Amino acid sequence: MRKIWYEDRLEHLSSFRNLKNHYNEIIPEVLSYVEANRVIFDEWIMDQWVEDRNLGRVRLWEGDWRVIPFPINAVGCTAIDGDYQLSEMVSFTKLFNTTLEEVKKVGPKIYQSFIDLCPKTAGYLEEDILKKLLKSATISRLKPGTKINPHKGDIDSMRVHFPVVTDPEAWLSVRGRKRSWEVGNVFGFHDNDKHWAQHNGNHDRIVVIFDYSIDQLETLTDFELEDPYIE
Ligand SMILES: O=C(O)CCC(=O)C(=O)O
Ligand SMILES: [Fe+2]
Repeated sequence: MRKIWYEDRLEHLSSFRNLKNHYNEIIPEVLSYVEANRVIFDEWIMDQWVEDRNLGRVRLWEGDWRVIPFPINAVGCTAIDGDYQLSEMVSFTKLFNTTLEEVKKVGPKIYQSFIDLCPKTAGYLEEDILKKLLKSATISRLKPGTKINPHKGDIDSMRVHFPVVTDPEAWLSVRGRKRSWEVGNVFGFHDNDKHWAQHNGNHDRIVVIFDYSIDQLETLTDFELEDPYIE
């Protein structure tokens, strides 16, 4: 059976260990960032329909799923107002059906609010961001009744979920293996493995999603994606 969950192969990363060991300091910072950017959370709606190579236009999600950037690329930069990477933000215009004007307006604001509100988090992630192991992060909110349909993501992403607000009735399935989010229980999976999610509970579920480069993990560390044996 192919490997599904990867946290045992991420323990050597300082950022991963810090997320696990210091979640009680990180969660309040994430929540204050979410609160400061509530307007974007409410206004930016990701396209429900995506283009599938085989199936054509398919519905990715149903219900209320919101995602906002968590601009960890601010780490290690000399923070001056408006100094953020527009290139990264540009991809959001497509994803969120928003305009470049809008992104230019909110980009510096979210960037600055990350710097102001998440200093400990930034410190805990810094080493692996500077090594370009940790590429990007987003915050994802699922409301009760929401479904994310089966899909495959980026081939070069080891996706790490950091639970912030949990509900026992919300679950993620990766290739048929289901798990629920629990505070302090940080986990990883290959974004390119087929996965889906459902929220049958009664209050919002919030996670931070971190993407590590698999190429870079394999180059700089002894991380391996596949098991060295054949099934
Ligand atoms: O559970 C979520 O918020 C997102 C799940 C997902 O599709 C992902 O992390 O790629
Ligand atoms: Fe996904």
